[in-house]
Amino acid sequence: MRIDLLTLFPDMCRTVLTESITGRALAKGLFELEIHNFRDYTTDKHNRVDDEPYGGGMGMLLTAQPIYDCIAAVKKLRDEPAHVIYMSPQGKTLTQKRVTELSKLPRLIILCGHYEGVDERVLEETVDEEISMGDYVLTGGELPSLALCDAVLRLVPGVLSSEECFLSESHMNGLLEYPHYTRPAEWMGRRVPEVLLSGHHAMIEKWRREQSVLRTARKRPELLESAELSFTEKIIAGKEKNLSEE
Ligand code: 4GT
Repeated sequence: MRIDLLTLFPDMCRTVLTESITGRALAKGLFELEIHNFRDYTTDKHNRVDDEPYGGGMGMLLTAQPIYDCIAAVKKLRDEPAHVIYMSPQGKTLTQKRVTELSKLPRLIILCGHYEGVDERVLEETVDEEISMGDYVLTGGELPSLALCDAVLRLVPGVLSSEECFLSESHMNGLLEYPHYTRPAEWMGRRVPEVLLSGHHAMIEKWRREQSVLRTARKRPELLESAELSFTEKIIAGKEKNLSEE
């Protein structure tokens, strides 16, 4: 996987991705990351990358030229075809399913907008997919881009310590995760569920699966529609869902 991130705030992006798990994986060479400032591509004599919107209105827009030239130059850095993503509240909301698909592509170019947005024509000319992080507005596309990078990179082989650790996690199977506990076995009068202390692995697996179904029914019942449940699990979920809707 290679990711090129296009932003006016390269330091902000670098700081985040060179920390912790993604930082370690980057140092190990498990993926390639390059961060580009499209201001470096402006042909404006004052180094400007923004201008007033035609038709009037508040705020400034990013101009087409620096973004187009930056994407064109970045594409040439490698032979593999690149999938160009623009992070925007107008895109489709990101899901774990889409993250999994994107993690299998050889190359992503991710464009972060800023101010009021970007001249529409450069989006039409260059962007393959618009992705949103949810129905709210931010001052820039950097935080959503970083979230996308993080979600994709943790699926790159070797980034997480073992494969199971992401297979069982939230949303990979369409269900929420079961609750987790660590030492001490009793804290503020609350005991860890006894089954987890039993050492009985089959029972623990069964309990965890049941807890996943129960909490999904309780907290995010809409996720159950696309989850694969056994007959018994459907009954458990149905009861719980009815209870939470009462
Ligand atoms: C929200 C999201 C996003 C923004 C989101 C262009 C100028 C967009 C500012 C940018 N806000 N970007 N990707 N919900 N703001 O994903």
